[in-house]
Amino acid sequence: MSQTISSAAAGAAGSAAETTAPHRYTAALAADIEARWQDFWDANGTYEAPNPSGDLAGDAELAARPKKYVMDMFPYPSGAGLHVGHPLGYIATDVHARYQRMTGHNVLHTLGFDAFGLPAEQYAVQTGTHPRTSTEANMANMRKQLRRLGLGHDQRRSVATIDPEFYRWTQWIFVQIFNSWYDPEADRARPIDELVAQFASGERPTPDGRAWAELDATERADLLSEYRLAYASDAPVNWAPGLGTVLANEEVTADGRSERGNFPVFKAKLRQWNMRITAYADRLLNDLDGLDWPEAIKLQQRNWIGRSEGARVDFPVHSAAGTGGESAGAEHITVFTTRQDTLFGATYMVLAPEHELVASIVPAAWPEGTRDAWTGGHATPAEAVAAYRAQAAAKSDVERQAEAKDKTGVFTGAFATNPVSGEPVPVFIADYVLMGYGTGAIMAVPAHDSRDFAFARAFELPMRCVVEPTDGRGTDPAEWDEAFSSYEAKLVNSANELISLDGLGVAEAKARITPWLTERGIGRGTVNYRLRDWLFSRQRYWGEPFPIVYDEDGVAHSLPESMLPLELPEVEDYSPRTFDPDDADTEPETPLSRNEDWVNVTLDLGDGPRAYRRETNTMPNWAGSCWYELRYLDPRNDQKLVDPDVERYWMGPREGVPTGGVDLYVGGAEHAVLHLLYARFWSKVLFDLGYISSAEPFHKLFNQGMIQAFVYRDSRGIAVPAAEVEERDGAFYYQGEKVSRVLGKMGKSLKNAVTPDEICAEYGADTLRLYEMAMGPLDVSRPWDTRAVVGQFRLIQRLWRNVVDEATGQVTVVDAEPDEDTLRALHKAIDGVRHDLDGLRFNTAIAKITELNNHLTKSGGAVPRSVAEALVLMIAPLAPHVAEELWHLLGHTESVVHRDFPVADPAYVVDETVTCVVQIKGKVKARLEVSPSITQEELEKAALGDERVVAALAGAGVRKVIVRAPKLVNIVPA
Ligand code: ANZ
Repeated sequence: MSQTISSAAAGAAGSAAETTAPHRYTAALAADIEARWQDFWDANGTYEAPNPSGDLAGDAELAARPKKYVMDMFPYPSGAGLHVGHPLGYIATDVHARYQRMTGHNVLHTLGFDAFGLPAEQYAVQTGTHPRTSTEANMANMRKQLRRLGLGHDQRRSVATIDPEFYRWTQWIFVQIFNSWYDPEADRARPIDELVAQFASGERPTPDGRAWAELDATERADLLSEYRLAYASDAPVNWAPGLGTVLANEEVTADGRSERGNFPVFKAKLRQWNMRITAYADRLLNDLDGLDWPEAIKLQQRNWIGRSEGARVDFPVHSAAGTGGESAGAEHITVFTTRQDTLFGATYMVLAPEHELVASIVPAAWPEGTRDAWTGGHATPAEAVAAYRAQAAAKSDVERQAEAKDKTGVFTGAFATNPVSGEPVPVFIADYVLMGYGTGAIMAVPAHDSRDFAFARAFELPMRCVVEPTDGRGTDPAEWDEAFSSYEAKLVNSANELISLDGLGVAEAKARITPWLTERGIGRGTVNYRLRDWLFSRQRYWGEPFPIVYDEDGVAHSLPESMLPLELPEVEDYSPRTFDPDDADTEPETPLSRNEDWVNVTLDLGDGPRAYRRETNTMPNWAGSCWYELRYLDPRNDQKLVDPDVERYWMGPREGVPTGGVDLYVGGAEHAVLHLLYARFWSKVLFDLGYISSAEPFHKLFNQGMIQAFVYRDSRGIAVPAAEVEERDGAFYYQGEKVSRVLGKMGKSLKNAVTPDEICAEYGADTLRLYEMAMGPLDVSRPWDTRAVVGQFRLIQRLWRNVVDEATGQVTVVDAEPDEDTLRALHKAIDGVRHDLDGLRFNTAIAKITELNNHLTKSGGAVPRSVAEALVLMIAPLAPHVAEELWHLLGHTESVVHRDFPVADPAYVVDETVTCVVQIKGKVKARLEVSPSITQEELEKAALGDERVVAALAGAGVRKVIVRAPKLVNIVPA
């Protein structure tokens, strides 16, 4: 059997053509119905959600209803268009939103485009087509595809991040972030002017104690840069000369090359914009608790933020014994540890190779006590260190952290003193210690840390057991095969004249030693985060220009609101300049920098016309998605980002939701951290500055599964067109040759993409919608099967037949009372479907609707009007076009979209019961009312537990119980 659409359809839509019934629901009729109702909705603004005020205020009755804000993660307008996997989430939110409309809510649902990004830029580089031209064409195509699905979006609210009227506000938010600092005492962002006032009044001293007035402009700018929430700094970044651009860590492979193009990536210090997201680490962590998000996503955010409580401990550095003491440059090395309880077990130290102290502690010659294994075969410590540093620089952080690999490193020639044991500890450099985490220096406790253990074994370093093993291996690490790590065990070998940790548990020992270290000034408790500030600039064309100019002194100034938007200028060449891929000493040259007229400007920023140079980086394509949920609310406001009343109405705090946010946000789990963390961060800044009332953007998050598809490969492993594969006796053939089949992603490159357009043409959008929703629970991935789509088409056909005579087109319903059975079936369905649509369980909702519809089909005869209408209303969120049509045929003149969803009568919802007879030795002793679906076990338990039965047995044991659920239980006493 072939996989093609047309052959699958032949069994369904095709057979319709063979019959002569002129009013049958066929693909052609579906197309007609769907086009008509889509036009009707557009013409009537059916999905327009009124705001409580402002220029989108409309229908006052609707605006007075409780609101629901339902949102999708908006798409990038790809040139490939949509395949059937893309709209899964869009259909789901649409069904849910429609259900909310029918249960009395004012529902905001729309969809925009995240339209800056690399593919359009690369296409521009290759073809010379302006990225705007190709992006707009792609958006138009996707809009058409989405409209065909009958999605109930408020089109007035659709935005694209590339619209100057949109990015004007992206730039405006950047300016607000730039002009703010984080006040740890108030625990919120505040305007930078308030910090300047503190410096000016002397309330806050400057670092070198000079008066603010004495600092020149550059010094002031540099000082404020330490505080601003958006700041430029010479940060070490991933520079790929072969691509001409800086990359995010996520874009660098484990072996230090660019994911795109496989070019070498170097750590280079370049001036880049950063966002001080680290200031928000604790709030981003704590506010997760109140969010209705999947636990897995919350966990990923927690891990990404990576809060560790520990201590910083100072180890005094002393001159290398016996060499004349030339290494006295540094006074101490500060380590970060989460296991300060194991301090007595620290027998050596490690600095990251790049650590700035390294140079100052290296002595001229190897000191006494240096083992051969420590020197790497080099004649002097300086040589050894230089060689090792060069080796480490060539590796990525991921490589350096790889757990399994052999530990490498070299002795610096310096010793420090363990501050509690008083013993000298050699100081190494090794690449398993990273510069970017903690202090870039560790105390190594080889007995209790597996990486330190491996290193100590390789370098013949001493180990000291300070946590007593509970697995019987003894306390001599020389006899161990691995480190002993446990939080449940007790401390040993951990005492000096002043403090003893012996006998304490790990937590107690930490609680004891941290204040002890603090009192003596050799340590302090600290919290460390894995989260880094967010590298925010890109050397690209197709992104938002920074609203920043530099004066002659290189001081950055933000543009005033009146100069926004700062539009992207035209350029000749969209590509960043690339260099010899191996030449690390190059620097990026951005496309915008080549437009000298645009770059060099004279502006009056309040102190008369002066010459400035514009920032020529652009923002990363995360920027627009950090705040788009706010712009949907008030897309045409040209005075404000969003009107505060409008924002409060749609997103503000409410009962049970103290931090506010969108009611439902649906998208893929791949956005667990970056997008969702960045958006949360921007929300918090805007909240702190008083622009919005919601401290969180998305209150409830739901991750939809993926639509998978079979991938067929020939003997060379190359994907062949899935639509042309034939199945014979369980094997698969392409052009006569046997091919293999596995489940994978759907996409053009795997030659298995099915487009919604094809399915809509063969069956209609309502069938596609039903099929995608019926495939399985929304959060589970499911395989696409074109042949199965017809099942949902038949459901609509049967529904149609229950209302319309296929021969005459006449409505066949009757104004009669439904019978008892039908009433039960109806109200049970209503009750279940309500719960399911509310809880995003669309597949089970469809099962219940199907069951009711089948009940009507089986009953034969005309369907009572009240049942037919309820059924049409119930299916309306799922299959809105056919529902509108039937509703109209049933004599209603208004759209079904805002009609009330049916309400179940509880009297018909409760399960019927049956009477079960309980006999002892054949004599009836009790009658029980039980559910018809009761299990044998449940029934036996109920019978034996019944007090009449217990009394009749009078303590006699039971020899045998015969159960015939649900009607009979026969007990044979012992
Ligand atoms: C002594 C110790 C003993 C440690 C022990 C662990 C176990 P988390 O929890 O991920 O924050 N560390 C500190 N800075 C480091 C760096 N820059 N590069 C590599 N490793 C570093 O991990 C904190 C632990 O990781 C710290 O606690 C330190 O080793 C190591 F039985 O100190 B520990």
